Order: sequence, then C-alpha cells, then structure tokens
Amino acid sequence: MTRTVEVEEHRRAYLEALLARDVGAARAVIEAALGAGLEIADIYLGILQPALYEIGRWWAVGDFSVADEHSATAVTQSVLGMLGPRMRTAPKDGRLAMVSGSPEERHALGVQMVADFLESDGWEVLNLGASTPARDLAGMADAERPDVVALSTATPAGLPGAADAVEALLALQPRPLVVLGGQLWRGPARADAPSLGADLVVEDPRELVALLRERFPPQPPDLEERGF
Ligand code: B12
Repeated sequence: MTRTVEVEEHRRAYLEALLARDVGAARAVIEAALGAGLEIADIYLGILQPALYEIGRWWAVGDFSVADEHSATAVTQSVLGMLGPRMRTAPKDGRLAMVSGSPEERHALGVQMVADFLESDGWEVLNLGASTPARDLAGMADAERPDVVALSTATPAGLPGAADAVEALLALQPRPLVVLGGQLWRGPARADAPSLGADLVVEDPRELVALLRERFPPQPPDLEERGF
C-alpha cells in the first residue's frame, strides 16, 4: 500500500469522526496514523488541513451547519493540542518568531500549525492566535524583537487588516522579516501582495521552515551542551 493511499484512508476516517462529532474517535484515528508511522507533518497537511477544507466545502453549500463546523474545528483544535507537544523541540539557538492571524482574521488553526512547524525546527515562537490588531502586534514585535513575523490571512475581507499589519511592522527599527501566508494569497489577492511590502509570501509551513533556515541558519549546538 502506498503512503498516499494510507494517508487518504486516515483522512476519510478522520472526516467520519468529525461528522460523528466524536472527539474520541478523531483522536483514535490520529493515534492509528501515528502508529502506522505517519509523520506529524503529514498528519497536519495530509489529514487535518484537507479535512477542514472539506468541512468548508460542505458548509459553503449548506450541507453542514455552523454548529457542525464549530464542532469540527474544536475537535481538530484538541487534536492539535495532542500533537503539538510531540512535534516541538526545545528552542535552542535564540531564533524568535511571532505568528499571528492578521487583524480581524478569526481563522486560527493555520496559525497554530505554522507555530508548531516553526517550533519543530527549534524556533522559539510567540503565537498570538487569531486576529491581533496591527498596533498591538507591532507593539509586541517592538518589545520582543522577533527575527520574523508570520501573518496568516484566510479571506479577502482580511486584506486591509493584513496591509495595516505589514505597514506597522515595516515601520519598526529594526524591523523583523515579514512573511504572509494563508488561503487569501492563493487567490487573486496574490497579485496585491508585493505592493504591501512584505518580504515573503509562502503557502506551505514546510517551505517557510526551509526558507527561514536559509535566512536564519540554526546555530550549531554549544560544545558544552555536547559534553566537551
Ligand atoms: C473553521 C472555519 C471558520 C471558523 C474559524 C474558527 C477558528 N477558531 O479557527 C469561523 C466560524 C470563525 C469562520 C469564520 C468565517 N469564515 Co471560515 N472557515 C473555516 C474552515 C471550515 C476551516 C478553517 C481551517 O481551520 N482550515 C484548516 C487550516 C489548517 O488551513 P489554513 O488556514 O489554510 O492553513 C494552512 C495553510 O494555509 C498554511 N498557512 C496559513 N497561514 C499561514 C501563514 C504563513 C506565514 C504560512 C507560511 C502558511 C500559512 O498553513 C496551514 C497548514 O498548511 C474554512 C475552510 C477552509 N478551506 O479552510 C472556512 C473558510 C476559510 N471560511 C470562509 C468564510 C467565508 C468565513 C466567514 C467570512 C463566514 C461569515 N460569513 O462570517 C467568516 C470570516 C471570519 C473572519 N473575520 O475571519 C470561507 C472563505 C472563502 C473565501 N475565500 O472568502 C471558507 C474557505 C469556507 C468556504 N468554503 O466557503 N470560519
């Protein structure tokens, strides 16, 4: 059996658990996927994200109520709570990232996933969750001096908020690297992204981790830590 088929089967089982509003079954599906040797990154991107997108399609055509969508989101939040700690590694070399939904952005699972991917690569992460106002975001970035601020935006209505946040972050001295991501930038808004002045627009959290490794290479472990 190929890995793709295996992921598909787990995804189908996960969706069934969401339809049944059964958090226990959802967790059991994910434990089974882990037991079958799937990487947590593949569970995030091959099971959880597509399942939520499917929920979104059902919701959009009226086959799924807002209550059902809220339940699916809460179940998935709980699964992320279970997987996140297994994905994280202790921050070790002082690389600091802030991750947030752009102003007015209420979609939070993508933010959490991006934070978890960064932590899995040894970043210290300040995760602000959904919808941080531009001024407050910039205020915290000014105080904390992160190397990078990653902003997540899902819907076209989020574009002005994302623009405000980028503007406020770019005005800081020194300023962080500003990265945009999320579903908004897969649509026509992608063409507007350069005019906002952000440094990067990235779709996939794995790609973000790889790009940031080039710009902020992890420091080799301290010799003392290795027992020398
Ligand atoms: C759950 C949900 C909600 C919940 C969110 C609750 C919560 N706590 O998060 C609530 C009810 C609040 C909500 C509200 C709305 N929603 Co909604 N929602 C969804 C749903 C079903 C799932 C979202 C989700 O968690 N997806 C899974 C995550 C993991 O995916 P993701 O966000 O894309 O993140 C991945 C990548 O994009 C990437 N990524 C994300 N951010 C970043 C950032 C960086 C830097 C990088 C590198 C990568 C990256 O990493 C993640 C992993 O790969 C989606 C369906 C969908 N297609 O996503 C609709 C969806 C996004 N919502 C939609 C809509 C229309 C709305 C509302 C406008 C509805 C309304 N009329 O009120 C509001 C807008 C609220 C707002 N101001 O933000 C539409 C958007 C369509 C569009 N293009 O406009 C969708 C697509 C549903 C649909 N099919 O119509 N929603």
